[in-house]
Amino acid sequence: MALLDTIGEERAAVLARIEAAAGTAALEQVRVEVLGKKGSLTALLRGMGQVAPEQRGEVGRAVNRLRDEVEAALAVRREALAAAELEARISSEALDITLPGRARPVGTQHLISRLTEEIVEVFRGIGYQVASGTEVETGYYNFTALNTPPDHPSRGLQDTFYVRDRSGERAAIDGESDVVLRTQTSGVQVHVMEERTPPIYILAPGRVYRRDVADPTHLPQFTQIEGLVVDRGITFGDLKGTLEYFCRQVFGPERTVRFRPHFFPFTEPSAEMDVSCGICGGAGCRSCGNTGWLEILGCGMVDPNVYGFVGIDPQEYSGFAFGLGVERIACLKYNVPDLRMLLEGDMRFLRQF
Ligand code: 2NM
Repeated sequence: MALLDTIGEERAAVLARIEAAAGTAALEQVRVEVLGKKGSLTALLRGMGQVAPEQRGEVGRAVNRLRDEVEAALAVRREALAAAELEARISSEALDITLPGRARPVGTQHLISRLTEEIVEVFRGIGYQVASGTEVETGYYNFTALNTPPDHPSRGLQDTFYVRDRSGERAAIDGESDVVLRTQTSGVQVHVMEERTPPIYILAPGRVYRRDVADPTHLPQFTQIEGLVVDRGITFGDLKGTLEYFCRQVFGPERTVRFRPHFFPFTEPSAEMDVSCGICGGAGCRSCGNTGWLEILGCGMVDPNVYGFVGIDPQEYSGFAFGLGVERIACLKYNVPDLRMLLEGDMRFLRQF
């Protein structure tokens, strides 16, 4: 029978195409061309109307069997192709776990923090305690109690940052409208002298603020360390011995110091201390401006007027105080030409220390 032959040929052709399909997309194309609306097998089924009634049963069963067979073959082939495609995707998208990871740069302690700790440790070793306070301070503690009266030029808007509240008015603490970013840590020492009775041996490290434009030798914000000793029988000799010891601990035992008279409102007498130049050994060179000396701190005997503000009897006690800028000391110790380099956060620079 011609029709059954046609069905047999169709069967062979369709099964061959299914086997030959190279991927799931190509297989879907075959399915549409065979079983779709305009598919070849669909056409055969539609043609049943023209089949002679006595042959219809046999032909119909043959076509239906073929459709079932084709559907089963499609399913088997689809599964095989899908598995192969998944396998290919898995291997092409595989993670290479042997690739090195992205390194996160690890920071270190900043030179200024380290040097601050180093200096603090020198003084701790000779019995000093660390005291701290707030960076926002009243004019009384920052200036007045330090023998610096309200009309003193350093209290002007040119030199000091005044704190204002949100409405732009001068902020106030304890009813005092003179609120500043501390220009020195001396206020901490005033608080301590108010609260304790001597002997006092303290160090006040911390950040201070001055209304300066940053340049190679000035920063509007820097780290200060101030020291204060108040005890019975303290003399200028104690000041000199202590600060020379400190200097040799930080810069090296071969260094010498000298004291030059100076003026501070809170000490009398006052002095500036220089350390011999580490590059020329005191002979004079470019880095010490041909003087052989580098200025490293200010110091003096605490002025009796300061004792008057904090209630310490100057007949019974005497003491000395000093103040230094850690950034300045760092530049001198490591020959850094510009204070601003310490604030830039350039790791190529900072990693050298
Ligand atoms: C300096 C220089 C000289 C100083 C004085 C005081 C206090 F509180 F005792 F009066 N504290 N710090 C002082 C003295 C600070 O800095 C250059």
